[in-house]
Amino acid sequence: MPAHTAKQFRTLFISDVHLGSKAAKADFLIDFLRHHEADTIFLVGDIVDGWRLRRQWHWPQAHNDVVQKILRQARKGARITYIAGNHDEFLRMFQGTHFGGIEVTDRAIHEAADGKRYLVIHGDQFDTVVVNARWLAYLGDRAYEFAMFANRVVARLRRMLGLPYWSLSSWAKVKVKQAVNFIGAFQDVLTEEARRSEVDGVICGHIHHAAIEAFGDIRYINTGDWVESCTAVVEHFDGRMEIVHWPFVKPMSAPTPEPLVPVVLDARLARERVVEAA
Ligand SMILES: [Mn+2]
Repeated sequence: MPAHTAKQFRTLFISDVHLGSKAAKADFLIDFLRHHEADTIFLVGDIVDGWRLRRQWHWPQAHNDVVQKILRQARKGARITYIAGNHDEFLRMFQGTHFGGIEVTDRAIHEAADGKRYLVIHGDQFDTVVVNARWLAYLGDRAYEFAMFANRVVARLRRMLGLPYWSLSSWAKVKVKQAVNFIGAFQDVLTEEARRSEVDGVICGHIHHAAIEAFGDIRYINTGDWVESCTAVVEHFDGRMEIVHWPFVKPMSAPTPEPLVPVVLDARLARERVVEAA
């Protein structure tokens, strides 16, 4: 067994794993959990893809392993809160109940080490405006290039048929713009909800787009996903929030020795300062 070198954090925020669907990047998440432990873990929705489970069962060993890894941290004393998402909304029936030490709820308030208070919510409750444009958020350059090519083909075809010119590419451009607007609209509406809840920020998932941003006095934090981007958010012991991108399976590293010298120097400096002040 390799030495235990998981990094300790105050809080982990994980969402949109979609266990039960083929798209779930379970191996990367298992490895992330192997390297990151915390006092508190928030599962910010869509951890299990209930919709897919009903259509087609896809539950390989790796998906079990993710659940086991999370339960293991619970046994070791981590406080775990499972916020329901739209894909695991069956959990919304069980609000306020506990499963093996895991608390199930629809929304929670998290107080960070720096005193900042965050609304933790999946976020699907607020995306009605933009649901239909959602897939476009993933339209990349290649899709755009293809659209440009298709545009030429369509234009030639329409000319042959004597139809007026219609630009597919400008249509695509408008759609991509809508997708960007979609992310913006989602951020606006969640930031507004945080303001209404009288907290300092919101921590959500749902749109598979990790972010730490400030909108005026409100912080907007999105945990990303484990379907495409393999991202989570960690809270350090000083309350600092950080996005961790973990798209790989890493070997466990050797334990790093404690930095003795700088600590000693700091203590001496501190003592000198006290002497000066006295
Ligand atoms: Mn969702």
